[in-house]
Amino acid sequence: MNAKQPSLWIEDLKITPIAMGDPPLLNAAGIHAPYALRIILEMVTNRGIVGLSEIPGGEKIHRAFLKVKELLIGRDPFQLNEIRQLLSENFGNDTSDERGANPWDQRRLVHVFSALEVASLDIMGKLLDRPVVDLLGGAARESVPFAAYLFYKREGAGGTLGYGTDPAATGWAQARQAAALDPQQIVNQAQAMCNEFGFQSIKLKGGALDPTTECDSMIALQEAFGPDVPLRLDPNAIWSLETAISCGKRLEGVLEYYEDPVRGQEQMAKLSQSVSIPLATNMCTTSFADLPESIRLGSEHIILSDHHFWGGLKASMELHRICNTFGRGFSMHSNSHLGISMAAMTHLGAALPTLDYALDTHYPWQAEEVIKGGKIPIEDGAVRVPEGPGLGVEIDPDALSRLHQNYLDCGLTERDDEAEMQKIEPSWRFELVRW
Ligand code: GKR
Ligand code: MG
Repeated sequence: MNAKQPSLWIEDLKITPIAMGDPPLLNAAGIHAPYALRIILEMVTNRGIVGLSEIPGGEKIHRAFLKVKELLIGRDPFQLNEIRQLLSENFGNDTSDERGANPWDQRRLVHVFSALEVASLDIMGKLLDRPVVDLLGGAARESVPFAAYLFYKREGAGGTLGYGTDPAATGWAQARQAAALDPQQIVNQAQAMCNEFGFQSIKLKGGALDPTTECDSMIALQEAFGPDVPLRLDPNAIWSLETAISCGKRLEGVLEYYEDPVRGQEQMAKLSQSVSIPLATNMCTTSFADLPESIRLGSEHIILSDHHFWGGLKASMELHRICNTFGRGFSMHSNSHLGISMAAMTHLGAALPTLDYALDTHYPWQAEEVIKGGKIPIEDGAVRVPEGPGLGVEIDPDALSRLHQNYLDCGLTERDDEAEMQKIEPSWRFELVRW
């Protein structure tokens, strides 16, 4: 602990769990619930400056946050090393077991630290009248490219949103509520999303239907969009090595990269011996501790960082540098999220010295927002770095209380796509390897 009394300190941490409407998107673990959970942090300082951040929600992370809250009051938000040390003392070092087998991450330390780091950077930016991107070394680009993120889905949308069943909806609003369960419907979804947002790269979430249909969808996308639009497929590690090899052979010349078709670094390394498509991951190499084995085995060509899971924006900059050093590509993973996360991802994306792949985002799937001014625009497939100091976004207090009320009312406390799927198909079970 810094012996000197800081002139700036954390006076309060307002930690608000929220739930936002989410459509019935399919993945290897089941189906999205009608609401996705997030946590919004407002870090209030003695000087009245408030820093914001947003992380994936759920009771486990919420409780972890509350556990350390009192220990953080009075600390200097500039002393992030000290804050990280304090979290390690409380949570130990996150292990890969804690990450879990799901497509998303469950680790407490990285989530909580990421929330604190981003809010602290927001405060520093506001104090210095500088955008967060400048605190990461300055902007290498003014706007950041994102990819269309397609999902197989059931009909309808999530939560109590008005966009779920509007028969008069057209364009993206219509596609967002339509079913997408075969290759043609995936092409329709892609066209609606790309027309609305101008995306120039396309990712399909796989692992939901049988692999032949998923490969057919990728081929249909290439036929519809032509060979110059980069395409990716992500089965979330639910395919056997054999399936991944035969699908990979079909998809050579179709995919820009093949994301987590198989589980674990060893399987990924074996796959890369048999298939000539770059492999990407947000599942087998997910922390700095995984890097030595990743390099030894050659488990992937591209690491999909996520500042919520890698411990913040600066850690993601460090990861980018390591990727560069070892000849790995770097891009970004996402989960269902709102505008504070979008702003943080965009500042990071703008600061990266090189950016070879459009970043993932679920943002078009969410109709609600927690920031003033509504959704951050995506134009020509890219997001401009928000203007103004810090993250450049402000909380809309009414929206925050509405989304918090959703959380209290919806009864969901953890993301559980398997349980959600069992409401539709009671015998459905998550499997580590399904096909
Ligand atoms: O939103 O269903 C989803 C995704 O499957 C998400 O949970 C994953 O974490 O987008 C992610 C991925 O790239 O694996
Ligand atoms: Mg993935």
